[in-house]
Amino acid sequence: MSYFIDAVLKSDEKIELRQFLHELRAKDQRYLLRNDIERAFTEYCEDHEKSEAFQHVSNLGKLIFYTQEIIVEDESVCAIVRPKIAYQEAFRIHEDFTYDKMTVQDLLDTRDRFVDRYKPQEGDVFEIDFEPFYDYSPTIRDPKNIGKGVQFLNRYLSSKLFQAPRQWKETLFQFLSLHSYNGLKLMINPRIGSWEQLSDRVKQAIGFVSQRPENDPYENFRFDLQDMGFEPGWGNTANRVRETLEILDELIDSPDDSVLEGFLSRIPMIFRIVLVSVHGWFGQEGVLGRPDTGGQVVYVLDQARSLEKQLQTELQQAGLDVLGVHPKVIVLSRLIPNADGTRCNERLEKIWGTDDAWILRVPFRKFNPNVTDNWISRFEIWPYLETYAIDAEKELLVEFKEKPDLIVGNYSDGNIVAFLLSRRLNVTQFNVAHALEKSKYLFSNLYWQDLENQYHFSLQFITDLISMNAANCIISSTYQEIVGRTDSVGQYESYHCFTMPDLYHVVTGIELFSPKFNVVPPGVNENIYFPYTRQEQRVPDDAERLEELLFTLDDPSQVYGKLDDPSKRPLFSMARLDRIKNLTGLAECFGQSKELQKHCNLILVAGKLREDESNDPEEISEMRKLYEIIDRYELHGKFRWLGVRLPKTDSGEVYRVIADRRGVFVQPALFEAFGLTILEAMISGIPTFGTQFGGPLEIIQDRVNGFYINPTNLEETAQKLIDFVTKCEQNPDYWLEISRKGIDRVYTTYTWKIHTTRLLSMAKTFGFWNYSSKENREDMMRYIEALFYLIYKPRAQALLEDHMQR
Ligand code: UDP
Ligand code: LCN
Repeated sequence: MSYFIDAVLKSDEKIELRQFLHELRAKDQRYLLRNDIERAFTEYCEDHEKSEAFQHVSNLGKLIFYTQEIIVEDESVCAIVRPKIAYQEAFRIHEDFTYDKMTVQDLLDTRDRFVDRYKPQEGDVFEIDFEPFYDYSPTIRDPKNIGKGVQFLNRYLSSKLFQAPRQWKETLFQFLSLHSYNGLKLMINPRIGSWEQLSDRVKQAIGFVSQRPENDPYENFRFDLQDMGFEPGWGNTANRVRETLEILDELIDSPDDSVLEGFLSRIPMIFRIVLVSVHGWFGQEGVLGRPDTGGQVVYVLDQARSLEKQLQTELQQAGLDVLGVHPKVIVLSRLIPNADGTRCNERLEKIWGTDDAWILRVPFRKFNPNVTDNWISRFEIWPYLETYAIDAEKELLVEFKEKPDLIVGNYSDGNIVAFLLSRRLNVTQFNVAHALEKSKYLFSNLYWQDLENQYHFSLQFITDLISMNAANCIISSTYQEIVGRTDSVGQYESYHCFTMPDLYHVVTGIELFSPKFNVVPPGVNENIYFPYTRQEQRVPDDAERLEELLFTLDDPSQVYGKLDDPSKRPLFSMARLDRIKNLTGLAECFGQSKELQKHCNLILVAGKLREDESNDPEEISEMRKLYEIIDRYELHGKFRWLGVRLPKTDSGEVYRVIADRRGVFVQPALFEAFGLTILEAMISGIPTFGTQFGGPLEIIQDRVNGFYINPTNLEETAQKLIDFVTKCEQNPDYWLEISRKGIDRVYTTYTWKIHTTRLLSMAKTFGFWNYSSKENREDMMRYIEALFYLIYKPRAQALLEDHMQR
């Protein structure tokens, strides 16, 4: 990138750069992020009547495009440039237009100086650097392949098999000898004493099973195989056993990545899974829309069901179901004694539609019951998690009788509990972030001290660093969650290098090129969310009842607002009343556009209607804003706000009723990590307008199966909606076309079946990798423990002391 800086500074364009920086200096803003930089440069180009070409393709235009941050200092300007994905450099441009490349330390000091927290006279600040610990593991080279970690790892492992065959075959042999289920030995027994012997026996066993009828059940020849050294787990029929043995035979003779993946995915090594989801109200009914309770609960419950089903299929194909081997999935959540009408005070709850999947709720220790008997905001949960993990371990062992085979954490709190449990139990740890708060709240690290009272980011960010580095595998829903796009930084990428002034500097927070990163998007529950056209699956009475609720029911306890003309096309949205969800922004956009109001009504499903029903400050403030907007823009007659918590089946039918009316779904979040409502709306057949900030960018293909909106640009958003609805009025087939393409998009790309098949296959590869490279991780794990005990724990203790006073 110094190329562009050089090109600008060595040409006449430096005059424009000087002018531009001069004008920036004249403004108040001293720290500009990408949006601000883009806006300022567009203004500059307009004011100076610069051509389109200058704005976009001149060297200066390109330099500006790649610049993520500008810090204006007294005698210089610091520019942080990101010329390619997952890579950034910082430059200090001096008044005489010479420049220096800045070191990471210099950059972090500069940021500290900006907030007046640079105190070199008091000594250096603590630096966190994970880079040396990643030397042990292979890394991906091409940023395009970030997020395809398991494919890479399989390639790497199979090449090891080629390069050092004896050692790796020995490792695989030892690994195969490990497996058992409740004392039942699986795969191979001590009759096979070495790798060489295994190789011979595999060929012998292939010969044996090939003689048998293809569908001959495993039980008929179990003991013959046992004599040869093979225990259950190879297959349920002669054919399946032969196939698995042949894959192993190929792996011995000519290993490649797909053979290795195929073989590992057939080894039955996962029977018991824990999904950790601690915060919020974790339940199966009456919880969605409450504070901290949204997509994560939906995701985890659907995933639990789907994992059980997939494991059942795999164990059946491995021939183990008939031997009494069956999977068990436990969602580990928090027991809340004052459960406010939910079932969150029940220790154990069966997950509907499963044979052996449960929600296990473990309470926080009592400490101050005024706090711990109640819901606790996800921003305040930190003091309770270590003791929670200790208690949860005991409860899990009671339920499973053995230790689990895989622990998947969810969100920062669930991930740190997953780390603590995995460390104690020596089990593979997977993480799912759902949303990393650092990206949601701009400058949340730089101004952490000002935000600490409400958000406690000092705890959350160290938690994230600990658990993302400790995890064997990180499941992300999109590629951009990891490393963003050419013009935006990814959520994980934002942890690569940052400052927490006065607390620590992160020099390298995470290795983005590590194979631990894997993109595995979630799906939707297809029994609940399905296209509006499937009349045979729909219940007419439900549709009628919900139609009334959405458009006409006059019940102030549930609905605010009456429609003058309920037949107008509905613009629909559903979300928690969080500031980031920005339903108020959508209301404002609708309020400002008389034209949009001519064509449409706005209908929102958003948790609650009355302040006295809430104890969440953000929710209360959003309610106030919504009422104020309705009054300010005189939206009475055009607007309905449903303050209801819909049962899951109703929420599916609500989307379909909106689709029956040829409605439009709008997701206006200021930032949306993924956005399950987008999948739900699309699969139901509603043309969907999704925020361009976050995951929806990857779900929707703009103008093909949905549309992007910039929710901070109200006028443009309203215009996009007007253009769409007028086009549909002129040509109703257009609505049908987008609707159909949205449905296709979800069915081809976002299903739980795809998700869990990949997740289990990955769990096996990472299980094997974890086993074969364990000793190499120990140094990093010790460093991580040091961060936990020296930073996390004292801060959590201080927060606990605060809670004790409440
Ligand atoms: N949801 C709901 N009622 C509400 C708000 C949300 O049932 O009042 C559901 C919605 O259908 C979706 C989930 O909660 O399944 C929200 O997930 P999403 O990923 O869109 O956002 P999150 O709330 O996780 O940020
Ligand atoms: C949390 C979020 O904020 C959403 O964007 C996701 O869709 C949800 O979790 C499920 O991962």
